[in-house]
Amino acid sequence: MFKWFRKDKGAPPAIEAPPPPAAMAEPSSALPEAATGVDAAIAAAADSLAPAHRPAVEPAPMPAPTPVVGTVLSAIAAPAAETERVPALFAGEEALAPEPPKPRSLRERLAASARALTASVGNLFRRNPKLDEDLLEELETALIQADVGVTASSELVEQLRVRMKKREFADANALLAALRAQLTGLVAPHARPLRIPPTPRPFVILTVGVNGAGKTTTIGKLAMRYRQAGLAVMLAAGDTFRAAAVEQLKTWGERNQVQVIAQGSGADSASVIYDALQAASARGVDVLIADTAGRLHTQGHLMQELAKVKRVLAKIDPSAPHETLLVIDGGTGQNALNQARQFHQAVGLTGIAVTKLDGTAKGGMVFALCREMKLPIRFIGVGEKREDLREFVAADFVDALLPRELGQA
Ligand SMILES: Nc1nc2c(ncn2[C@@H]2O[C@H](COP(=O)(O)OP(=O)(O)OP(=O)(O)O)[C@@H](O)[C@H]2O)c(=O)[nH]1
Ligand SMILES: [Mg+2]
Repeated sequence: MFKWFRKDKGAPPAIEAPPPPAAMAEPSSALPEAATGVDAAIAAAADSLAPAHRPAVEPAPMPAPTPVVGTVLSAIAAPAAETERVPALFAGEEALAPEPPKPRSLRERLAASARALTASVGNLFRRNPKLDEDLLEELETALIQADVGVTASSELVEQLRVRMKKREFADANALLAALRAQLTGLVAPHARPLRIPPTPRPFVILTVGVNGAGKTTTIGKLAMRYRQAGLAVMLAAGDTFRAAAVEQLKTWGERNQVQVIAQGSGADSASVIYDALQAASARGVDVLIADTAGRLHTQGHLMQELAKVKRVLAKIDPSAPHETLLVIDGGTGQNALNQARQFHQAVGLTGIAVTKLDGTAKGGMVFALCREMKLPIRFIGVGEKREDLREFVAADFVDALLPRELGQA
């Protein structure tokens, strides 16, 4: 169903990288000898580190990145067609991955999520039910149970009710097809992948979200995605609340061979991210992705800290951050809406990534989020590995949760 790889290759990046300033925060990745440009500068910085500062975990051997910036930049600058199913950011993935990931359809990856809606709606339609009020009520219950949300479910079913009364549906299958189309219509305008435009540089992505949502993991996955697109990526360890958070981000940095800017735990998050943006600007980095804490002493503290991070970034680049990405656990259910509202109020979100949709999450909250927040859904996380991040494609998502053949079994 999915085609994830893009084979185009373009001209090498023409980015000049000045030597890193002496006072720069500690980089943590070692890169292959063949690296050039920005990578060479980063490699030099990494080489200058004393062994004691080197990461404990050896990075997996990886070939030099494929120089594809020219082609990919023009490709990613183009607006994504709503129906597009081929993400343009996976150039050369097969060269970087230790072994080629087994292609699995979204429906397979979302198996557990899909079960909730598929099972309840499937049971309804398998009996080839009569088109009546009972069917609509059972359908509404099934949607609510799958976390689609009370308001969204009622609206969806009300639209079906109107059409049913007009005798638009010949049978239950026709009604199911209409529901699928409505669900797709609900999410399609919000399926807008995050593709890095040619300017500004560095493009700054600030990730926010409650603890355990999957921020750091998503950053690791994004780092691989953009690096494989030929972009120079840097990570900022802005979660200074937990000591382990910095190590976790560094491990992702090593895996993807991207530099991580960090200070000791307990440092000021805004100052780490500020330093990182300065370093990224000085080194000609294309994409800076900042991690943040998911929990502080109180929620108020967290929101204040995030607002401060935004303020200090704007001192260097008034347009930064260019993406404020809410990472949200797909299993959060209806509380997802509260989370999204609070973060949006505090920091002004520009996109959402929904994680753990491979797990027991029901997936329906994505519809509720779209309806309520009207923010772009950038990505979905469908596993813990770095290749388990997908661009959100409306038709595929609905197809995975509510297969076309459901009523025909
Ligand atoms: N199955 C699955 N697990 C995921 C996914 N994304 C993240 N995880 C797991 O969720 C757990 C929490 O992820 P983190 O990335 O540490 O979450 P975080 O938001 O950074 O958490 P804090 O740093 O505590 O704020 C980890 O065990 C991840 O491996 C996903 O898409 N699917
Ligand atoms: Mg984290």
